Amino acid sequence: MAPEIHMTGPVSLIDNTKGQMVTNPEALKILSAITQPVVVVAIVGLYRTGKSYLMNRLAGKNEGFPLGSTVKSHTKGIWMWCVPHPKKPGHTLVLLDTEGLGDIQKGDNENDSWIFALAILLSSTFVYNSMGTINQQAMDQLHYVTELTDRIKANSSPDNNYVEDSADFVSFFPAFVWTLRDFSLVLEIDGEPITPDDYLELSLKLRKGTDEKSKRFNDPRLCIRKFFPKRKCFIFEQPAQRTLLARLEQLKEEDLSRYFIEQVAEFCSYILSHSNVKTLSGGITVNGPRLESLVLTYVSAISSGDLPCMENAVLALAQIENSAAVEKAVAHYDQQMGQKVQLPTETLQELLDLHRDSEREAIEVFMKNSFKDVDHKFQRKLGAQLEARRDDFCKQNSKASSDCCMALLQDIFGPLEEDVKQGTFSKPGGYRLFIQKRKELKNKYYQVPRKGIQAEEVLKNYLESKEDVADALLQTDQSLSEKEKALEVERVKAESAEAAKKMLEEIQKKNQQMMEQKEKSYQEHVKQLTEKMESDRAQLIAEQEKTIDVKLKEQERLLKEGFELESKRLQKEIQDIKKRRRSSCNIL
Ligand SMILES: Nc1nc2c(ncn2[C@@H]2O[C@H](COP(=O)(O)OP(=O)(O)OP(=O)(O)O)[C@@H](O)[C@H]2O)c(=O)[nH]1
Ligand SMILES: [Mg+2]
Repeated sequence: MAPEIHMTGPVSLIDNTKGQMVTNPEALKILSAITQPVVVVAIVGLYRTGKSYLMNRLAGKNEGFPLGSTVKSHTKGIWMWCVPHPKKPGHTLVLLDTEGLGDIQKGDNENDSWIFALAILLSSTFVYNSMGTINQQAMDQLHYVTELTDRIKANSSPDNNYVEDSADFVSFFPAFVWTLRDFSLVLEIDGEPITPDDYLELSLKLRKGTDEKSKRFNDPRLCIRKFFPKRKCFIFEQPAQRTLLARLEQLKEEDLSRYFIEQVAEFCSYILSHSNVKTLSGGITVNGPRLESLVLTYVSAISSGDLPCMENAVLALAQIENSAAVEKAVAHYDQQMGQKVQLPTETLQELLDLHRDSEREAIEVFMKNSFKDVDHKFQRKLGAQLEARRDDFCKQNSKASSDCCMALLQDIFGPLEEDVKQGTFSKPGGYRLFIQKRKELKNKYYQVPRKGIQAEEVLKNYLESKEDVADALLQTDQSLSEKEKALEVERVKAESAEAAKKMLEEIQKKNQQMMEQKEKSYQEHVKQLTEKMESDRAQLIAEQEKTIDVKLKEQERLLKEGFELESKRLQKEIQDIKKRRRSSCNIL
């Protein structure tokens, strides 16, 4: 078992018993600790139809989600049970058991619609559970599907029309599984056996006609076909004798119908091996914290009277994760620099090279951990932070160099200063001696390695500060004529002008290097951003290809069934997707 915190039992995820939808902090905490990708299976259906029982079987248990044995609806809101995925190591299976729909006593259609919409939004496999056969009543109960376009938004842009919007749904909708309980018909047509899937497809066939009755017949079927291109059906016979049904979970295997046991096993095996990891637009795989964020965003939208919007949920997620990606990238930079840089560096370029390597890696870390960075807001933040750190390193480097050089000067020139004080050079010929000695010491200073970038400046400042000492020695040296003294003053002046020029050149060179580094940083950001945008675009195209493919198949099927109008409508959706792709190509 993975080192994840897995719950021992189900907890309420979203509670609605107090008239408003609220998330349960305990459940959110559990989610926040699941770092593995999650496969989310949700079950929805009329109340009292054995949903909780079936979910317990998916968890491999007889008991878990509490069942009710009376006619009163039992499960409230949405319950969650996280277990290690029995067939996918490294994955967590999140089971969502929902409140039964259509309880007349409760009579709250609004609440039912939200439960239905949330189950769709949060799951990667959506199980619709109903009793008996697929008849018109069962279809009518699926009216929530036809309402989905009024309940969910794919994009946040206000100018989105519904057709376009619903065209986007498909890519991120869960796979659809219809479970039929207490199914008592023989699956046969004209004496030929058919599969439950054939039965489902037959039930989804449209009826010719434009009258109100045909519309009522066709609408839910069209919606299911449109929203859920991936469909599957399972039938279950009555699990046990009528008198035993009320305490099903306590029954022994031998008291259950053999077929029912087989059917449950087949269902569980299919769900566990075919349910995908929950994925969001942009190929973002959902883990516990991401699911937590989705729950929070959707529930908060619903409770504030807005429509839950898939794009907004992804953007909210991006805000959290991109912010963390910046921190992670900066931490990586700090760690790399901490490891590689030894201040002071011999040259500015040496420091800038180390900065550039660490910066490149930091941007890579950011790119790997970020997505949907609208207007490159977080990348800019990262850029600014890395720049500030670079400047800080430069400052520290200067200071370390200055400190080191000053200490070195003290060491090297200290004895000379002492000699001056002692009057060693205050004698005829002393000045020349002093200059000679100073020259030797300067050479000694130059020979010491790793003084850093301030070596020249610190030396120059030191010599300047001692110029009056040298001048006094010159002026008092009686071995020199006035003319010689005047010449020497000129020479010193020229020497210091030369040093100042050299200094200036060095500063200019440093500035130039800094400018070049800034340009290189910018180019690195652009390069990595372009690469990411290209791969994002490839991902988008792949997603769209999948959507188009699915729609094309459905369109062909409609045409074959003789529904030209519906087929044309789908054709238009396909064209719209292609059109939008072209316009998105232009932006890049
Ligand atoms: N007839 C029949 N009864 C079942 C089946 N599965 C479970 N039950 C029984 O039906 C009753 C309700 O089961 P639950 O699993 O609580 O049903 P539910 O759909 O979760 O109910 P709500 O939470 O109220 O919507 C329990 O007594 C179960 O033992 C089934 O396949 N057929
Ligand atoms: Mg239940």
